Amino acid sequence: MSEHLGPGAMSRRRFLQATGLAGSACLVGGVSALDAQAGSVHLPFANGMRDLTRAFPQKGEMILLRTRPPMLETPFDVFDRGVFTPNDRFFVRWHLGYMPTQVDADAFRLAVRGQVGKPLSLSLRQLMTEFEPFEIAAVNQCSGNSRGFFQPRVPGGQWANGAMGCARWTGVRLKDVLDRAGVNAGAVQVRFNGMDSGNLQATPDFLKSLDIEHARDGEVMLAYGMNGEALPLLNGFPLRLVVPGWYSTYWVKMLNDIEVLDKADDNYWMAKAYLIPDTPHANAAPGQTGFKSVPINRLVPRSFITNLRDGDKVVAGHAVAIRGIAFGGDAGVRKVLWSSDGGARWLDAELEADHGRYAFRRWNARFTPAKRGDMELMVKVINSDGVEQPVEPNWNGGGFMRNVVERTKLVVA
Ligand SMILES: Nc1nc2c(c(=O)[nH]1)N[C@H]1C(S)=C(S)[C@@H](COP(=O)(O)O)O[C@H]1N2
Ligand SMILES: [Mo]
Repeated sequence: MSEHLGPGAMSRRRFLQATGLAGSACLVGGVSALDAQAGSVHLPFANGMRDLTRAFPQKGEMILLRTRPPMLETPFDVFDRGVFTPNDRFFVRWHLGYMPTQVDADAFRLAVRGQVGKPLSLSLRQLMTEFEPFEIAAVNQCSGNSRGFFQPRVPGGQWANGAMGCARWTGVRLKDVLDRAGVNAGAVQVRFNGMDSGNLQATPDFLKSLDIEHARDGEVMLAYGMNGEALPLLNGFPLRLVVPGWYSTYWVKMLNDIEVLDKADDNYWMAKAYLIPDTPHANAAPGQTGFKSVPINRLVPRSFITNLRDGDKVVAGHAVAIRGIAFGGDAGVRKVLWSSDGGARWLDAELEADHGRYAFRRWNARFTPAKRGDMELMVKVINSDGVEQPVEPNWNGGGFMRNVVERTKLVVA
């Protein structure tokens, strides 16, 4: 088998060393987020004051939404530096009160059980050496990314736009692991469980499921590597599910249990939480009832300007470079368009390298503001299925799937 996993990936030998199969990753001494405060930031909505923190292990400066269980947002300027979000700035979101603060990579086992011919218990080393390596670049985005911008406001984590990131994920195809176990005829879904749990017995364990055909599509994968390194503990060390093109609620972290089911999963996190209105754009009117709800699923396209912020000053008659990132959701990026006249005229941005249909794509454009005063830049992406961002924001009670065309307000001097 080849030593190299592909461009940008580290060699398998180096990877085995780096993960320190003899070792472990740990949250040394727990988390005291208030110890190492690095200032604060005002997210652009009411009640948007947040502390910046450097107190979390394997993490650089992050926006603190909640200490326990941790919710950390990526400061938006990180997205201007490139399409791959560094592991130490990648957002973090956990639901349940208990998660291991240390995982012994040697002792770790992944169970594969349920409707299979031969239940498995796989070590990390087996996953790394007995299956064909697989790598994919993909955006991991929380269903509630940008929830803080919802009008009217909705309960839930009040994220700005930084509950997303793009990484190269390295590991094995879920299909290959399921094939080794031998899925029984009559299998309907596959359920994933991680090592975290509720503090109270009554708290439903965090379990997510995918339809069997989806689980076996050859893209859904078990990742032990992220941008050529082991996963940070807070991003799911030593193993997580990666579901390219789908919201990250399905990307179960610290994954140690896979169960093949012969019926649709009706556990709390599939049947009651993370439901969206089954309407165009998951749109509902505030207070509306009576629509059908379905589990959240595919990502929708989004694009952002990353080098200019609201309130930045530019000079009339002088060219300004604009750049940003876009992603197509569950499809590639066909076009990024920008407008400086409120959307009357849209111009093509230049696209940079394509890292695959599920990755961030960088784009560039130039414009010369004509006259002094306030102005707005808009950007939108059209994905390879022809789906584009809406000019009006969608709304639903869960605060899910925001993907309105973004606007950046500039002052022309
Ligand atoms: N085990 C486990 N996996 C989980 C979760 C969790 O609470 N426990 N949260 C999910 C949700 S809702 C999100 S947004 C992503 C966040 O992934 P990240 O922390 O690596 O950015 O993890 C997903 N996987
Ligand atoms: Mo999420």
